[in-house]
Amino acid sequence: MKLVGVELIRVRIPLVAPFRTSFGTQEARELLLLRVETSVGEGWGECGAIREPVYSSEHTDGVEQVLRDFLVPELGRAGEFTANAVGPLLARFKGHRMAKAALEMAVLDAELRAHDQSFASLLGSTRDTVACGVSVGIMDSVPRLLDAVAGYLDAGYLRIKLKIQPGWDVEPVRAVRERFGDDVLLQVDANTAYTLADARHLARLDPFDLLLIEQPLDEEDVLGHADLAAHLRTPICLDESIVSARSAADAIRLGACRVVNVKPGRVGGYLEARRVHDVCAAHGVPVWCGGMIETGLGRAANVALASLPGFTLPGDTSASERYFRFDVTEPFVLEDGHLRVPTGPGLGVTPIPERLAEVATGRLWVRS
Ligand code: OSB
Ligand code: MG
Repeated sequence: MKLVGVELIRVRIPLVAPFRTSFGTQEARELLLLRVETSVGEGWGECGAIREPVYSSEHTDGVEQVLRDFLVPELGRAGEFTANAVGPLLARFKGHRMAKAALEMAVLDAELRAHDQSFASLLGSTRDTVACGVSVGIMDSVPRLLDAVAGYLDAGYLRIKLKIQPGWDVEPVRAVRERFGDDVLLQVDANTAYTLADARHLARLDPFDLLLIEQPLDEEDVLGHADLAAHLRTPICLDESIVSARSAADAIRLGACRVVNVKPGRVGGYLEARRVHDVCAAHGVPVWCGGMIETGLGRAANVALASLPGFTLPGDTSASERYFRFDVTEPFVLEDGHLRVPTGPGLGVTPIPERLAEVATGRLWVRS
């Protein structure tokens, strides 16, 4: 195909409730959607970056700039290309994985629509539905947290992930275990809020039989995670530290993680995400699909990815209504704790124009 141009659509969708993590509180999701026009048709992409560079170094304004000034022009200059070639064509630009992932996703969608093939089929899906967990933010009080968890369990979520930080860790975990019992699949996510000096404190989570503790230490502290593992019974899972299949292989070899959170944006796209899956599967390391509070577009692709065989743990692939009153696509709805994998061509979903118009705050057409 050839790239004709890309529409960068800024979107702001209010969240049903503020979402608090160790890196900050989000009241609304402000993100970038991409609509590519190619010689074989249109495709949609979504960028996982959030407004401030506090989860990773990327952020919405920066993504917009790098797409506009570097990535889109580069693909335009490439002439004829395929979705498989997008990664290599953009490789001379360092980093900016979420920006690259969004562009590759949109190009993949266009290509797959033209070939009448689904994301799930391309990636190697082996399931029609995926098991879903939910990520529960830091709350003002333990009773509030218990109410929220009760609601999610009633809704059918199969796994609970509690966001933690120093001062909000052992007590909320203990409270959830006491109230809901030992059978609930429970895990925690620190988003880098601890240091190795907290090893003894984090070992106090061991008695609660957690599935995993996600990213306790700094993104760059892979060796620190390996050292920490010697102090913990709870398996360590890496999120922020895993930026490619190579870094996943390194972390596994170092003994820094026993589980991996796969987020397509963080690793530069769905094709690299599949390679992360493959590397982990080859080492017997279970993976699960993380999330960046996606709209229905990113959610559709995430659900397709989560239907690969190595995704043996429930993902942060929640229903649309967990975050949004109105999604930009038809909403993803929880059925018995699962979401259905889209089967239509490409992503299998498209934005509803009126919905998109309601949440769009700016549009920029970038000719290639
Ligand atoms: O660390 O997994 C994370 C949301 C934004 C940024 C980082 C993270 C998260 C979540 C929620 O935990 C994931 C989701 O439900 O989409
Ligand atoms: Mg995480």
